[in-house]
Amino acid sequence: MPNTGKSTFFNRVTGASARVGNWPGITVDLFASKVLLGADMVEIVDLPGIYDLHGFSDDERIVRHFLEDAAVDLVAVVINASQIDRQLGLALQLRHVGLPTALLLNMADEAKQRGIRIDTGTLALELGAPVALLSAKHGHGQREAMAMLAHALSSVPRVPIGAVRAQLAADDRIDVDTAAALKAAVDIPERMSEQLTDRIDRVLLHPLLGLPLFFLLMLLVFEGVFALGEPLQRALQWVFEGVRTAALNPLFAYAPAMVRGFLLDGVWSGVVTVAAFVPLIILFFLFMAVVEDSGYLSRAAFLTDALMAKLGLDGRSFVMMLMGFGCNVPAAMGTRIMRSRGLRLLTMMIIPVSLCSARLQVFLFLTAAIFAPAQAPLVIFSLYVMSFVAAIVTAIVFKGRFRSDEPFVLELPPYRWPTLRQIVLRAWHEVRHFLRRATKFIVGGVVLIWLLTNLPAGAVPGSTDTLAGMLGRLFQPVLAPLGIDERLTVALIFGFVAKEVVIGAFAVIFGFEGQALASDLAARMDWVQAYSFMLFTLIYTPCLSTVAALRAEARSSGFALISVTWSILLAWAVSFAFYQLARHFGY
Ligand SMILES: Nc1nc2c(ncn2[C@@H]2O[C@H](COP(=O)(O)OP(=O)(O)OP(=O)(O)O)[C@@H](O)[C@H]2O)c(=O)[nH]1
Ligand SMILES: [Mg+2]
Repeated sequence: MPNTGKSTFFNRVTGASARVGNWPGITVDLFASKVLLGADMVEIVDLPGIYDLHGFSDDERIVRHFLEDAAVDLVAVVINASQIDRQLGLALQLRHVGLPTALLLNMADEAKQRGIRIDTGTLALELGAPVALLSAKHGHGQREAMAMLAHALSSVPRVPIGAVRAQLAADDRIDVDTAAALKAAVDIPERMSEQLTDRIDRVLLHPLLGLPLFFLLMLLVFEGVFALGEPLQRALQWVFEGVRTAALNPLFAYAPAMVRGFLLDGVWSGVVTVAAFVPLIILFFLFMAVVEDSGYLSRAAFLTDALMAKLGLDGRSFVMMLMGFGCNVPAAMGTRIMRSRGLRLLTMMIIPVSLCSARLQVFLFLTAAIFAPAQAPLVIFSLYVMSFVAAIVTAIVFKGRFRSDEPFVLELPPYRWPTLRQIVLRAWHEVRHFLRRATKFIVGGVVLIWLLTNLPAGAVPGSTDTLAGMLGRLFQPVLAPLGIDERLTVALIFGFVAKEVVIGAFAVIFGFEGQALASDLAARMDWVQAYSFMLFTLIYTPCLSTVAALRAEARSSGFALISVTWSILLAWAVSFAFYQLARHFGY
């Protein structure tokens, strides 16, 4: 079942870092990892959660195909022990189709809190499958669960490929059997005690206060990120500058000017200017991890569901947008939990305008350079609001084209304290993401930009005679009305590949890094130009990876093309309107 702690368990036993969150539908793809279990090397696969075997959404299909085609030796069915009465049926369903199963009753801690008592021995007899009770998040009962799995694995008969498919239909006895097993082995208190969750929800889901509280909370997150992150970022910049003056400059003092320029002003400047923002990004995601893992994200879906329905979307689309704050690619993949194709496509239309961490870097940099410190969190917040506005406009424009009539019942998970372990895993996830993108795009991007801004030989680096200058001039007729000059144009062109490249590109194009770059930019552009540039960066195509993900998920190149064209047009229109109006009113 979704949100039962499969990935948490998987991470614990394999040491992997599959994404975990308090929201059904976090995992949408297969993750595999090998571990030693007893005396055997086994491959464990983390699957997306499903409600039943006959579902029609893409992730349910993935699970069904996997079970049919992969000849698994054992299916470890993870269910939430505190909801055993509603979830046991799925375990029986799997058992009835002839799959070798073992049952992991996770969230033993929550079940205990609610006074639910489960006799695992009796339950195992009733089900005809081994049962273990555990709490994957806290690691309780994990050793026993692994021993149980090892034992089950050595004693079950192997299932030949194809045997499952034939039997998928036969499940009429399941309700009867579930009731019998529950009666024999499980004791659920008649009236659950007054839950803390209900009490918190009475405030946070208040019909009038709910949404304002949500925005207030997000604003607090930004204030917090800035308050803690700015000093960190400055410290890191200071270290990078120190390394350069103390070590790199002397080291390359006698190297040919071209080599020195390439390595120091190209690669080094570009990469460290971007890297200085990593602490801020990590902080942002630590805060978001708390919001997400606490269960508040599902409440956000609930609060916005009515508004989203008017736009032809639902609460899940909103959550996918929030996930897009991290990276648009997994958000696009996350739409697999939706059954209706229309709804999926419409959600995928709005995801690319969601303000991802790479854009956040650009905004943090420009905001710090151009605006006063007190204004910075507000400017960033306004860009998040603009991200939603762009999504709403997009949905209104496309909702006639992509229709959905899928009914949607939202399940609110209980609030949970995030554990340190999960927060650290999440931070590590972000750092790894950055490093991967850095090696893939940033280094390549800054090298290419350095070449463009220094060739042809003889041209003054960074001047309008270079290749970059010519490229910038080519687009001037379109971008000048937005207040975007030739040099910024080059950064935007590279930003099409990946937004991580943009500030690295600034460093190379303007020939400064860190603080010096910020002051140089402040002298070159006013706030209207900077904001117009940020609006364009926010709305136009996020990166090539997102385009590829959209194409793959929609299984349509036409769709990807529409998305790219639309986002560029919208970006242009919004920046144009802003820039011209601001200038008109004398700013
Ligand atoms: N209280 C408690 N919470 C847990 C336990 N195990 C996992 N969780 C929490 O349950 C939530 C869901 O965990 P995941 O591991 O993402 O669940 P999943 O089954 O992989 O979910 P999907 O991938 O969406 O199907 C997270 O907030 C976890 O922190 C547990 O033993 N006790
Ligand atoms: Mg998962």
